[in-house]
Amino acid sequence: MSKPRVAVVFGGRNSEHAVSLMGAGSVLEAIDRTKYEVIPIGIAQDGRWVLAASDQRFAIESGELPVVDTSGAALALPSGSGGLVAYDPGAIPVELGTVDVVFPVMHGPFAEDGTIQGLLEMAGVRYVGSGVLASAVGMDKAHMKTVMAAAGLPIGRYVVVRERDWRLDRETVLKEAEELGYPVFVKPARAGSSQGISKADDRAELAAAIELAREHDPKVLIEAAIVGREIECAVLQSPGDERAAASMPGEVKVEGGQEFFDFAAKYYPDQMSLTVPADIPQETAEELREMAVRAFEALDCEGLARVDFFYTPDGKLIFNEINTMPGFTSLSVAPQLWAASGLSYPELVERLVQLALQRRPGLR
Ligand code: G1L
Repeated sequence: MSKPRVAVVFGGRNSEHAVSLMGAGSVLEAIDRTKYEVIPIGIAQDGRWVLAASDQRFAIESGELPVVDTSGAALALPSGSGGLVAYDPGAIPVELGTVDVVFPVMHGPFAEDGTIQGLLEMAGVRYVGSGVLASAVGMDKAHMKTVMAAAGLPIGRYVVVRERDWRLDRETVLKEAEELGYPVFVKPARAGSSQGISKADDRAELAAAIELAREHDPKVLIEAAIVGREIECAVLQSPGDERAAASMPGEVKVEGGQEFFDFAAKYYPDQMSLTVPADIPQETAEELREMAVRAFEALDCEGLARVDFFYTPDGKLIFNEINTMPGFTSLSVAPQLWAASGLSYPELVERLVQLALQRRPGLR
């Protein structure tokens, strides 16, 4: 019997290419090669698809479906059973055979936002992690809040600023935002990794913060500041019919007294500390885990997600955000939370691949 073929797809055309490479490195190291045939596929900064093992440029090609051109590399959808064909552009196509599951380890636009998931759906290829809707809604902080509020999760006060609002009536936008009270945090609605986020203490800073966020996304979110500790929980889909499981909650702190997690704090682990289990009352921990699973289910997540909360000084939990593709090196928060909960990194990777293999492509 031949081994299932797992394609680890990483890289991508965005500023967080390097973050993805680190995650892919961890996955490629942890995945059990006695059980799976592993095919590393890199997407270069310029959009070309590269077979990492041989450093051969290639694309995925289909018999029937239309070709999607990602600047230079032809990327087309395999027909039928999801056979992939790789080729060196201009050379003779190299048959790669059938990939049984894709493990996407990619950041930002085209990755976390449901785009690659949609491509894989169309191709009829199974993949690890959340599907199109959960990925897309999870990426958009405005829609994410709508879903979580509807699911009964406590969320902070916020205002959404759309392109038109800002162009046509800045004054009203600023007034509405000021009703949140200063300071406020201003974020692009759909950018990953804390880019374009800033804090504003007055009207001049607010306008500047909106302009900054708009460089990343025409849709901007303004949030009331919440005083509280940051407690995070990882949720993992269970095999079979059981409910998804929540890890032990952990507390994250930024070293050096920064006010929020900027890009550096998130990706240089020495700038962030994680305490697992978080030093919070037992019943608060139980409530938080229950809320984390509820968030996972509200969004129809699959595989793994990290759910972040604030724990306020008066003992309230407030949902902050859910991440369908959280940091995923062995030292990242979600894997660390699972390790502390008794599931090692290689076990986590194995569980995720198994969940994907058991999934029915198409309707889910
Ligand atoms: F396993 C999942 F859920 F599919 C999964 C996939 C990818 C979880 C987390 C990630 N993370 C990333 O791809 C990364 C861009 C954060 C790099 Cl590690």
